[in-house]
Amino acid sequence: MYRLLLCLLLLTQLAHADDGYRLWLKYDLINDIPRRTAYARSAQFIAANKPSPVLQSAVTELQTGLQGLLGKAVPVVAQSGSRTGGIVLTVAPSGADVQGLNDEGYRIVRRQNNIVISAKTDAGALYGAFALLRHLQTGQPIDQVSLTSNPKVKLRMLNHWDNPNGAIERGYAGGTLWKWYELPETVDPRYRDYARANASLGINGTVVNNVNASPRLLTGEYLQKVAALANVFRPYGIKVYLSVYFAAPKTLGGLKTSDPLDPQVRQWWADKVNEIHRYIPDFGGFLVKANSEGEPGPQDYGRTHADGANMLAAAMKPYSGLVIWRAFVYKADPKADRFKAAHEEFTPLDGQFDPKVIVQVKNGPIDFQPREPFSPLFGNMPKTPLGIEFQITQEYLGFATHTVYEAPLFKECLEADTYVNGKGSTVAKVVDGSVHGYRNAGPTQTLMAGVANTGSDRNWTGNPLAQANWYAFGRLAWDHTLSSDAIANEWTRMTLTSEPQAVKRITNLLLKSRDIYVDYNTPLGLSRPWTGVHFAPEPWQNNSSRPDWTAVYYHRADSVGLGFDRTPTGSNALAQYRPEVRRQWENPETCPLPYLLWFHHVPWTKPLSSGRTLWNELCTRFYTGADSVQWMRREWAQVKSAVDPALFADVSGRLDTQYKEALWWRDAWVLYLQTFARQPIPAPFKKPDRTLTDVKKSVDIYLLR
Ligand code: GCV
Repeated sequence: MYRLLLCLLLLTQLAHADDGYRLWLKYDLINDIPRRTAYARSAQFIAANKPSPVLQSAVTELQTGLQGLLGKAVPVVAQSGSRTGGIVLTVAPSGADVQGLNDEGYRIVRRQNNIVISAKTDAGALYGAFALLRHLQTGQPIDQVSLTSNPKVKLRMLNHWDNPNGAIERGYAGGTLWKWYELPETVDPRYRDYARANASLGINGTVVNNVNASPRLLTGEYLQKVAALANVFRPYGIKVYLSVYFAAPKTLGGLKTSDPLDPQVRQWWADKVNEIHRYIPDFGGFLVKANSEGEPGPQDYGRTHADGANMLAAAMKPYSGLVIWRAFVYKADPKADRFKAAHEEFTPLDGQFDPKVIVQVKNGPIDFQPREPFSPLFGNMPKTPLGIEFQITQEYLGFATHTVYEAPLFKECLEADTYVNGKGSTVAKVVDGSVHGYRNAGPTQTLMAGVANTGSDRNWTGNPLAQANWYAFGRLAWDHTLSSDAIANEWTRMTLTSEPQAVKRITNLLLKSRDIYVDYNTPLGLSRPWTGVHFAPEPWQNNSSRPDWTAVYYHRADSVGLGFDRTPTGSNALAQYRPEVRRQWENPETCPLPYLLWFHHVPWTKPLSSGRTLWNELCTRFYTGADSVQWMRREWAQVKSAVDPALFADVSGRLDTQYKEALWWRDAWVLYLQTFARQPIPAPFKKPDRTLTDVKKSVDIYLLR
């Protein structure tokens, strides 16, 4: 008997061994018996008032979730009738239950001893079902449950930079999830789990291929594969979008040109859009990277971005699909400031885009740096719906090795005030349409996109803690007012542990991780979009086909000081911001320290508001940043007994590597900058054990193919 019990215990543990695959949708049995009993009393059946694929997903998810949490099967009935003590899903376009809800919102209330999830659409009901499960997973009381939530942004989307050959550009968690060579005949069950995870956050769109797009995706062969994915995603309220190669009419269609004003080219796209819709009737639309980093675009024919986007919009006219046109552009002009490029190219086009076009703008003006000021495009194109693009994958944030929780980075941008319509015109309010009321420009289309950090690794994101970034992006795309703290806490409880001390520690570690990273990597407004790999420290790099692909272009270290002068004495990029923002940032005394070197060339000996000179402050940040990784390791060690052993070991190993690499970054920067500053490392910090030559050698080796 005793042996049998032991075996059963072991089996239960094995069944729940945490390889990270289940993400935050774990639905483990609730051990707290009074709570489990209370939940079970309220979940004796699930009733749904109409059959539809999306509603069926809601029901199936509730069944799966409740079975796991309560340890028993919950029956599904078509009508609740006079029964009470169950969960009732109701979808109705109007009525008291759905008052104040938008199309995808939900309301959960307790009525006549039932828990009623109401929504105007099936998708709303699906999001409500996930919200209820989240409520239970995080241990909230069920008796007086009352939740109402509306998404603030209409299009909440992942962008996959996945190539047809299976590799992911800037992907650090294995290869692509899409098994192109097996599709459409073989449909990996994982696609459904991907859709479930996204739907649980409210993500309702996915661009399945890289913005550096292969024309292959537009062939009939590949459209069938994409259609197979769309079929899996549809019952989860997720639409499929494609990145397109602007020169496809030439490459695929055999035309002489891809000029957007050429009638044959326009016809080619119209035909292609028709063909796509034969495979995918609810196709979401196109995402386009044009005339950027060597990609073809309308400027190749003397046309504008608006000409290019509007041509695709015209092709899309008979359908509901959209054209999402990226504003990530910069030219190889040695005299130009890359910071200014997108604003310079796009603001003159404001008002010229078709209502079907959304312009997608990266959060910062350069390229997903560990810390960037918000892009000055936000607020400055009042007649054009602007979507925001964040990067979830950690291109500049230490790949999948370094633990960097990104919600504070996303929030910092979303909460930044553009002042475009007076105080309080935050980036979030520009993006959610409330500042400019994008309705005037056409259909209300508001967009938040995140470059995905998923891959074929069993745990989806490589670093198990990086799942929190996918989660945080989705939650903020739904509701940008949620706090980083609340999201981290919620994710930890759903994913790692419910032990209160451990939850507190992990949440705190996550919250501090981004500032720690910035301190040892790019403190005080340094940036590092140099070299191809975006991982190794190489601040000395000064040799490339174009100046803005060198390190020295960005930091501008010299014998006087450090930083890029973007005031009127320099590139004057600050003129692209509203006076309220400009005034604060233009003055080195009032410019916040985190942005200082983005805008000023600061003398090494200048005392900063911290009381230290620039050089001493830099050293302090580099050293304390690296030391703080030791703190992260200690904190993580404290949660050992509260988390799964394999996951614990995995994260521990990554933190060890992170510490090693934080020292690498610190030493590279400090030793290199010291050759300009010509000052000693201030006490109490000790000079690095290695020399600059040693570091350079190690970087050269790292960069060897
Ligand atoms: C998909 C950066 C990245 C590129 C990426 C590009 C973009 O330059 O390094 O890999 O290309 O941004 O966003 O288009």
